Amino acid sequence: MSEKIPPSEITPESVYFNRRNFIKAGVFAGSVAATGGIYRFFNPPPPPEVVTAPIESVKSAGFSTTEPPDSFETITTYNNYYEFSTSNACPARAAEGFVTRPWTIEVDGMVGKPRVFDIEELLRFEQEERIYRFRCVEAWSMVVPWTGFPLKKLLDMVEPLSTAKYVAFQTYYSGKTNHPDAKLPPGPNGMQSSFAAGIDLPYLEGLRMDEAMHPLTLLATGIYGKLMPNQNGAPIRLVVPWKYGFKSIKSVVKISLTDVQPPTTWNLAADDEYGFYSNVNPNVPHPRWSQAQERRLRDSRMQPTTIFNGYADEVASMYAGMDLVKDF
Ligand SMILES: Nc1nc2c(c(=O)[nH]1)N[C@H]1C(S)=C(S)[C@@H](COP(=O)(O)O)O[C@H]1N2
Ligand SMILES: [Mo]
Repeated sequence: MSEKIPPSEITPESVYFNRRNFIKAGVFAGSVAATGGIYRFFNPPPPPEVVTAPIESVKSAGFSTTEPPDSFETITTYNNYYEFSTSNACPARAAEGFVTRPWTIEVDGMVGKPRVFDIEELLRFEQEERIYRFRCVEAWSMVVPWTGFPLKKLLDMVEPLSTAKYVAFQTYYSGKTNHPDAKLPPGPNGMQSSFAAGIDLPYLEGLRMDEAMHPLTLLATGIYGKLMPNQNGAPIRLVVPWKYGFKSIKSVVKISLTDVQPPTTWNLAADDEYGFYSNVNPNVPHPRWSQAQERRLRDSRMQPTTIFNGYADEVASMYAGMDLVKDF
């Protein structure tokens, strides 16, 4: 499906940031009087290189859909990222100043070898392209060419104990969590208060162990072979293509293995509307709207929603014997 993308075509994030600072700096460049200042402005010292590994067209290419992906513009301008904004149009701007270096993911809990992974190490893992359908619980959908690696790869490295039954995930958070703080300006990185977001933060998610180890479950580090844009969950986010989009937690900083079902943000917010499993299911309506159809972002066409978002052949067996209406 995917061709090998040469590393040269992958924008190092440092370059990207520099370009942005360059544009920002341009606004007041006229007031920079000193020649030396202008020289340094146009000839900044070379940034440290941060480049993702070349994307292999791998064994797992069979997991990619043949449906055409949505444009980079669509994928990066219509988002859900409540830490920055509750409006779909806003995260692209609101997350502009989000600083994602340095970055680590701490993996702990019921594992033999708990450890902290640095993002630079994760970016050196072999990166694959996976073109997945993506279905939000709000009934819009798109097709995204993610790049990343199976979550299983990271979990295997920490050696899960046989007693571990679930995996809990946590997003980075630097906003103000208490209601009395709601009137304060956004916290570092522009994240808004939990009160303004209307959900408890930091954002939490969880998967059952078999779901987490499933070959479709991805830790994504990019889109279209470019490092993950801030609004899409830089520098690394989960992608679980057969579940509603809110399970695909962004900007992950902590992963814990546990033997109890972990709390999840949207389930805590409204447990009658958002279950732990949240598998895409046209037969189980949201209490306030039908899930039988979805609106494709690319052309606003309505189309039928498919069970497990079209990934039933790969994942349905994990739910054999379960009542998917009760365990929604
Ligand atoms: N931390 C965090 N992760 C999140 C969200 C969020 O608000 N915060 N929104 C979720 C929802 S509802 C969806 S549909 C997807 C949207 O991903 P996208 O913006 O890359 O399309 O991210 C999910 N992950
Ligand atoms: Mo969503």
